[in-house]
Amino acid sequence: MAKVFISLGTNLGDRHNNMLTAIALLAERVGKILALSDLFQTAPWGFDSDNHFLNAALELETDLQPLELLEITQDIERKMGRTEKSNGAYADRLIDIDLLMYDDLVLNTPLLTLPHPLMLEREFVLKPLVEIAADVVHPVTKETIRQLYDRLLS
Ligand code: PH2
Ligand code: MG
Ligand code: MG
Repeated sequence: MAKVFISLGTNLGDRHNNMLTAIALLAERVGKILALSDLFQTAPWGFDSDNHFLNAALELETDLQPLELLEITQDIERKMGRTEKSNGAYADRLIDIDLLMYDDLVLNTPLLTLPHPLMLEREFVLKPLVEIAADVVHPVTKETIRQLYDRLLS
């Protein structure tokens, strides 16, 4: 079984309900939830929008391989009504499910990069993550999530 950390975000519709639906579908289709952070209200990062986000992080155990997991999380996004962005720019979304870390795996493929390449720059990712993974070591920088979060804030 692998342990996987996932980031969730939503800034459209009934955000609280979107979060709960995504968490329930992940538990059903991916594996047992080992930890779940609080839900954080955050300002849009990297684009302008009037709609603030709810963000959270969770840890699951799974028998799925990384690309199988990606297919399932993308399918959950689609089934929850997320539409494709047309120009690649950030946009408001009903639900975003991002894979952050999969065990100690370092993966660089066109479809999936692990750990998530932008997680170290994003307070909306590290703040929830530090609640559930403070002592987990990032497989590339070899620093703990707590150290990475403290550095981002400093
Ligand atoms: N996701 C993005 C871009 N900007 N900002 C916040 N606050 N929360 C997000 O989840 C988020 C974002 C791209 O996935
Ligand atoms: Mg994202
Ligand atoms: Mg995404």
